[in-house]
Amino acid sequence: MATRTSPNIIITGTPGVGKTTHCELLAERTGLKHLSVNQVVKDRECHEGWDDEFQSWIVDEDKLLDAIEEEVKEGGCIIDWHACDLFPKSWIDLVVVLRADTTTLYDRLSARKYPEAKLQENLDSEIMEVLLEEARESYDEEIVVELQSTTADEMDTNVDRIEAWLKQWKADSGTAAS
Ligand code: DAT
Repeated sequence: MATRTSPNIIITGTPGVGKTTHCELLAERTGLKHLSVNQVVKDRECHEGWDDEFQSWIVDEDKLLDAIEEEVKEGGCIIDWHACDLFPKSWIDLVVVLRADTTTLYDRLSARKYPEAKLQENLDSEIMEVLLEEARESYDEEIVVELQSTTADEMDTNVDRIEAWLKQWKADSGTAAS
């Protein structure tokens, strides 16, 4: 049984769906900590080198888990990463899978100047619902939530919903401020 007094939330989804933007907003509003896995991989060298074709780090998952274990076990982390199946179930209280329509996603990834192969792979991944499937296979159904992130209004609604969920989690676990 987890003893954390603040929950851990994963915000996942295809690159460009809005993970970082949601996490930053949530961290600001809730005081939870935005844990950018990208940043950890870079800063703490949890990788086996750079993949030139895909312009991304080849992540060493064991090293990554070791690097964040202590922090995550304390609770109160919003984990920002385009994969979710590597985190032990016992660490996680909520998994949010963000989705965006493909035209919008194409524009966002083009603006990042992604190489063609990477852009196409990510669009395919969004169309095939790869992250949603991964989340559903890795965690209990009731903690996985799919939210749309194509418009700014959707983002506001999503952040409100997650904030409300957090309040409820704290009330249920008896850790809400009185
Ligand atoms: P990710 O961290 O998933 O790669 P991001 O947060 O960096 O994505 O967002 C990519 C870009 O899209 C960024 O310019 C912000 C914009 N964006 C994301 N979600 C949005 C939304 N729901 N409405 C409007 N713009 C959004």
